[in-house]
Amino acid sequence: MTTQPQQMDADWRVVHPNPKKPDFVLPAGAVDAHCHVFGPSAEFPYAPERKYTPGDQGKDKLFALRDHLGFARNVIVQATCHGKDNRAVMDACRTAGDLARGIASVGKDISRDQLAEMHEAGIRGVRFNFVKRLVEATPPEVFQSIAAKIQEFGWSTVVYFEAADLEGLVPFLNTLPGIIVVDHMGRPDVTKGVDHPDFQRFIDLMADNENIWTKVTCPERLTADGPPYDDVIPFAQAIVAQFPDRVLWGTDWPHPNMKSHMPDDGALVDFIPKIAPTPELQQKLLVTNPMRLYWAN
Ligand code: 0GY
Repeated sequence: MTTQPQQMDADWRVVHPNPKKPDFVLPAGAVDAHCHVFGPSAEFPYAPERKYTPGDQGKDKLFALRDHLGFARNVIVQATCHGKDNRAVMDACRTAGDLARGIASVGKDISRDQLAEMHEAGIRGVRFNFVKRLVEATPPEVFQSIAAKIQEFGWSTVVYFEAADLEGLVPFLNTLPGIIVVDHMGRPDVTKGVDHPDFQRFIDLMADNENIWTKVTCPERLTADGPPYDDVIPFAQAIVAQFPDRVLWGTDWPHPNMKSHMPDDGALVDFIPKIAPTPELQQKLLVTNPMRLYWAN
């Protein structure tokens, strides 16, 4: 059933209309391990509790971008504008078949049958969101009960928080079973430098807990200087060098809530060799790690 499309926010920035063909040639089988679909809202309406209403960007556009940039696969992460209604992501995963996996957002009452249906569609993880401008707070024990339920499916978790909240979250993160993927390097304040205690706390977390992975993503979000995002390089480079087997990369297309500018997705791909300078590191970041995490079962 289709309804009327929902009107996007007046200040919403839409995706780059014609991203460049990257100069960096992605390795065969490369995975865009962090991207979203928005609607289309006439078919998959945005959730009543959403904090923003984006412009529609459905699966067809995502798959066209995948092919244009040279990726083979996507990991599609449930965006908060869809709340806990995962139909748009599941539909995109079903369409892509083996070429996509999904990360869902679920509530405490999720049943085993619902999880099994999601698994069949291609979902391989759940996202726990602590970013206050995006979601209402969820008690940690709710996330812990969900984490326990997904273990039998072999799923992992994705956790999104701001750097300032990490200190308080470390005990919680250390209670979670299975692999935990932290979005966007825990969102460091790059103006503070890699040696700042906040970023060192994140490095220590990864060093102390081998279940913690991270996405070395979103230079366009983390930058203070703007394109070409050189101020973000030392952060991502340090993590890739120290934890080459626990890093993922993704475009973050269609780039929700970007206020300063909309990145050129082709230029984002050209950022990869700056943070993963050797073919060996690129292979792990783009192929080996995401395939091991999301395509093993
Ligand atoms: C991202 C970042 C953001 C938004 C979401 O689900 C979302 O709404 O993830 C953000 O606004 O920082 O990873 O896409």
